[in-house]
Amino acid sequence: MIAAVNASYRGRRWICLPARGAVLVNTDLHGNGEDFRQMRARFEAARARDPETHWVILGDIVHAPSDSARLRKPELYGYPDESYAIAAGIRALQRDHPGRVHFVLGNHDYAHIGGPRTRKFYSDEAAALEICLAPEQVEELRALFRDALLAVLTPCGAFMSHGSPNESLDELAALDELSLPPVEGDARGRAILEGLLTAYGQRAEVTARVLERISRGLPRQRFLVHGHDRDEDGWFSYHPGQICVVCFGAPRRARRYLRLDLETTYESSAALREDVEILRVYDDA
Ligand SMILES: [Mn+2]
Repeated sequence: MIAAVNASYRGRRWICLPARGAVLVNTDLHGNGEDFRQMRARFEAARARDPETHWVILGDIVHAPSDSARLRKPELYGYPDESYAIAAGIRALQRDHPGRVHFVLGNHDYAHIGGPRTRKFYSDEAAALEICLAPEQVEELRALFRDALLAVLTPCGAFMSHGSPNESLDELAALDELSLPPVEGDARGRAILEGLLTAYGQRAEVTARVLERISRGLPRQRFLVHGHDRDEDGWFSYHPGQICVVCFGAPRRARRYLRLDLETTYESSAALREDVEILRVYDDA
């Protein structure tokens, strides 16, 4: 059964995109409003050309670097925290482009709705952000995260999630049964979320087994597109079963997103080409 693509997923935690048009994918904005507006402009231009264009945002939209990190590495971290503006911007886009803008939860986002508190730049980044916001802004942020997806499947072979799923994920129905956060004693739910939200990578054979199992009755998922990691080159692929594109933690000129044709099949991430599918966020960089 393929979940309908709708602005509201009605409690579903995963969808499969239709075999029409194209999808843009980026990840880990971490409060960078300039990167968000650039990607939004790319999505809007692409959708004006082809209404069947989708945009998948692979989590960790919140939590910009601290002042000391900005000073230490301005080429990577020298930007103001626009976490709330990005969340509000995504919700506005979901209203303006129904069923076309898909938000997938990251571990930093999860920290705002009961997940483990992240402490990359502050001892409790969710608290540090929420204290700067009005109560209705906190509620808007949490509403986006509560309704988030955990995974997006595509007919072209790319499975998308924030982190790298482990073998606890053996059927997609398990995602729809999950509470966020999992109920007390739901060890399987916790293990699934740990992979999806916080694992940096799995061995090639593990990813291959997970994708094979979750593909049953669906278009075959051939490789994982994920975020949650950094590389100053703007993207990396450790094996053909996986690729990570990077905004946060890469210099401006190196930042990448993917554009995948939903009407074709990519055998693996090795089929993705620089400047065709693996694209620079900024052309002028
Ligand atoms: Mn992350």
